[in-house]
Amino acid sequence: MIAFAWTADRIAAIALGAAFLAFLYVFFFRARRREGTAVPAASTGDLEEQEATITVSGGYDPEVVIAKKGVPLTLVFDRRESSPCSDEVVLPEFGIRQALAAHAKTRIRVVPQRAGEFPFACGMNMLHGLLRVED
Ligand SMILES: [Cu+2]
Repeated sequence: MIAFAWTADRIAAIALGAAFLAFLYVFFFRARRREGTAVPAASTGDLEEQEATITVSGGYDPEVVIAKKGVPLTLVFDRRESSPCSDEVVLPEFGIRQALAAHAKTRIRVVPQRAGEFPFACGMNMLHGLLRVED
């Protein structure tokens, strides 16, 4: 058996490989998270109601919705496809499983009672989004 030695070129090669993996992770997973902040609902113009539109097309855009705690929030799911994958959305924090009609907007109103990060997903748990509730 040949003894393994930590030569400078081997260390460099490993470091380069690790850096490349880190780059791939950031590029494909982190950088793809699009964020959007809920805005006051047009009907009131103040923060008695807040609203965020999420485009559903092969995923959720934005993937992260930022909203204020204690203010009723309407999530408008604008579904622009008929793929069976996205025909339901599940918000476990709010006990909601809601069908989304194809090529239509579905409004889901929730009242975020506590700050935190609350995932939502399609009915098969393949598409993922996140509701971030801030104080
Ligand atoms: Cu799915």
